[in-house]
Amino acid sequence: MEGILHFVAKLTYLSVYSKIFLLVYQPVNFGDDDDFMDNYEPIRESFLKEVAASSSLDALYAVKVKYIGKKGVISELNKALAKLPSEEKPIAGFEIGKLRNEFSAAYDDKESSLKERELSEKLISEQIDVTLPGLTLPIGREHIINKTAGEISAFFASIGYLKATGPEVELDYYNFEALNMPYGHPARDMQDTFYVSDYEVLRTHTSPVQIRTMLACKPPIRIIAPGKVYRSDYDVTHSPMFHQVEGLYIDENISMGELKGTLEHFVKALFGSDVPVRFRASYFPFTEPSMEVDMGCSICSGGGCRVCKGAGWLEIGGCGMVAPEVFDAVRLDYNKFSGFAFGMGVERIAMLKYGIDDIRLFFENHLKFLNQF
Ligand code: FA5
Repeated sequence: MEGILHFVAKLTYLSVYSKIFLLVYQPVNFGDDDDFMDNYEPIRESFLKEVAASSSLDALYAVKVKYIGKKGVISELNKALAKLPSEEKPIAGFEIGKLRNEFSAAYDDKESSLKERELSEKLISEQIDVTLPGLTLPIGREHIINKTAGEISAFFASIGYLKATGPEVELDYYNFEALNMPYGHPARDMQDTFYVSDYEVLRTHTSPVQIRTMLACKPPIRIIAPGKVYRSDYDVTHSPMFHQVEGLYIDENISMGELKGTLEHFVKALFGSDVPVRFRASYFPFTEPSMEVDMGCSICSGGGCRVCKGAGWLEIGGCGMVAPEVFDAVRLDYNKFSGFAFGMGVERIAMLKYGIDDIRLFFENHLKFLNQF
């Protein structure tokens, strides 16, 4: 009985399929390749062949569109199905579904193997050696002159000095006149000046910050003013732009001993207690008396070199007791108040500290030089 049923089913299957393929053959347009729709097996074979021959996902997708797409072979078979007698439709539909599932499964298999192959090719071509050292960005650092100016300021901050600032393009009045250097005063020639206009200069020193501070604040005043200054100078110890740190201490009963003690303490704190310091009588129109501060030359240890010009000493700054004319200019009573001021060259101090024999090295921006500090 079972054998008979099987036989009947087979006959039905064959008759349904042959009808479908005869129907499908007409409406499906496969271009010049019409022969391959002669029966079911050639369609299946050619699908499997085309799938196997697809060497890329794009090619495989084109096969999918041709057979399983909206207007593909399976779709045409389904259209033909509608024209079959209704009792044959379920079996034919079932068989078309089976064919479709077979196509989809073959497509999925091939798709995943192509994807796998593409991935492994990609992994090989884009291989990254995670053991290679990473690219490191060079780390920037503070310029040695700023660092030295910071160290000087930090010392004075530790003994109670506040930081003050002033403009680099300065009024002639603050840079010279209020500092007892009226127009035509010969002391103006001590500093080769860059004039910006008839009444403005690139400040030649940080001393105008003294004036600005004394006009703005009442004593006691204790300030430090680091900053850039400009002069028309250029050799191994002179640069057209350099840095000074100005100091000012105004109160009642301030003496020259305090000035000398403060500066000696500063030099020893920065360079060590063995470094010799000396004060030489000098002249500045804004201090009276005035002195130059010298340190033993650390480049030649006092033996004489081109930096200290054979003297064994290098001048690091000027200083003195604030002159009565300056007190007058800022309308402070010099009978009540006294004080001292100093101005030091930061580059000179850095040269001595690090044994640099040419000031210009600081500004040539050679990283090999700057990275040492
Ligand atoms: C002055 O500039 C005074 N204002 C200092 C002062 C302040 C005196 C307060 C009294 C009271 P002088 O011109 O000497 O001083 O310069 C001070 C320091 O700046 C010098 O000792 C030197 O260390 C440095 N200096 C001067 N010219 C240059 C330059 N062209 N390049 C590098 N450093 C310089």
